[in-house]
Amino acid sequence: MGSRPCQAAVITPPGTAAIGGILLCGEGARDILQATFRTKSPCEVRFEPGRIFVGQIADGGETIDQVVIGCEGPDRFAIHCHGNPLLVESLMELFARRGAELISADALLRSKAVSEETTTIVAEAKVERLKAVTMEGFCLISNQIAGGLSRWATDALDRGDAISIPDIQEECKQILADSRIARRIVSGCRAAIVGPPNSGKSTLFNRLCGASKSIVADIGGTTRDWVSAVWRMPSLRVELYDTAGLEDSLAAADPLQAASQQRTHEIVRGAAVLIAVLDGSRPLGRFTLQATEGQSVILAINKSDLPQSLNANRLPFTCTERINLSAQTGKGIEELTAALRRASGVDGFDLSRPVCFMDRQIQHISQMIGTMNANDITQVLRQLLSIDRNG
Ligand SMILES: Nc1nc2c(ncn2[C@@H]2O[C@H](COP(=O)(O)OP(=O)(O)OP(=O)(O)O)[C@@H](O)[C@H]2O)c(=O)[nH]1
Ligand SMILES: [Mg+2]
Repeated sequence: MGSRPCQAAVITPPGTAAIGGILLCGEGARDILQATFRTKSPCEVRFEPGRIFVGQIADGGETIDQVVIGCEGPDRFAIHCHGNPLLVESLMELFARRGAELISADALLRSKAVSEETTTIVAEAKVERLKAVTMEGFCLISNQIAGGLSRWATDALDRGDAISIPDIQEECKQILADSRIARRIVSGCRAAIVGPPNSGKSTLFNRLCGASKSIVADIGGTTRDWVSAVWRMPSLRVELYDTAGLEDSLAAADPLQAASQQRTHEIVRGAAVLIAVLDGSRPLGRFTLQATEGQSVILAINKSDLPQSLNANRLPFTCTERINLSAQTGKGIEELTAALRRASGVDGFDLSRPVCFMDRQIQHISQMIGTMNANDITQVLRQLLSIDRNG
């Protein structure tokens, strides 16, 4: 620990906030603070682990900011200053001039975890869980520390000679499938609202995000550029997109419409789930939808408050789920939420299952599916668990 270089990282998100946080650690961190930090007391500050200090950090005679310093270890300090990014920047610049290497919070936490933990998966989990966008995502990654992927890999290694290659490979395939769902729970998923013009996409979008972000009008082609917002539900943070209505005749008549529809196609390609909104009160025109592999399509037949004349049994695309709703009255929105949870796979997902939450882990698991040699599998299992202190 003592030979770790002195490093500093900003641990609070970019932008203005009430508090800014800097982690300063490694050999020399204490000397930097000893030279720059002053309290009101005339006595010299004695940085002892577990103690908190209030005072000022100065560059020469010039005070930069009033700070609170938590001494977390012999060479490890959490410095809390005011949140103006200029102050945070000035402190970082001062630390750099006094010999600290400036690195990202991610890199600092990772190197700390690697130096303290016994397996890579544990070190990775302790860093990655901080980035989870849902509480369930945080739990899912935490569960990989004592159980989940760590336990699966350890148990597989313990099987030693009794290791069955087909069994291990089946388990690896299941882990990869579960990891795709885990990624959505941890990092969120994208859903695009698509459909013909005037079907009620923007009305639905506004209702789901709880704000009047998109313009609604009874004129086909109202939405030109896509609009996005966050839609939260248990286990899922959905990045929701409202898009321009897709209709060839509109695109042919107007270059702006053609450009809007081009953007819709781009958004459609990047979404995990498509919510296809059709107007249930009218026959379907020439609208069609092409989902790519792995994309789920939820058919939302809108305007259920009006007399229905859409023949939903003869549609030119297939869907995973189908619901009736009225974006205007809100009827059917709960069903849509449930359908989205099912379509994204997060509904009822067991958070203690072994899953990968890093590309490195996915590579190792994929490697095992591709080999028929028990020694190679053992080797890869060791790599999956072992610490690479240079990595
Ligand atoms: N009766 C009824 N009208 C609705 C419903 N949803 C939307 N509308 C109306 O349908 C019209 C079009 O709604 P929008 O949300 O702008 O439709 P859109 O699909 O975004 O239209 P474009 O952006 O032009 O593609 C508006 O007059 C809405 O008030 C609904 O559930 N019931
Ligand atoms: Mg619209």
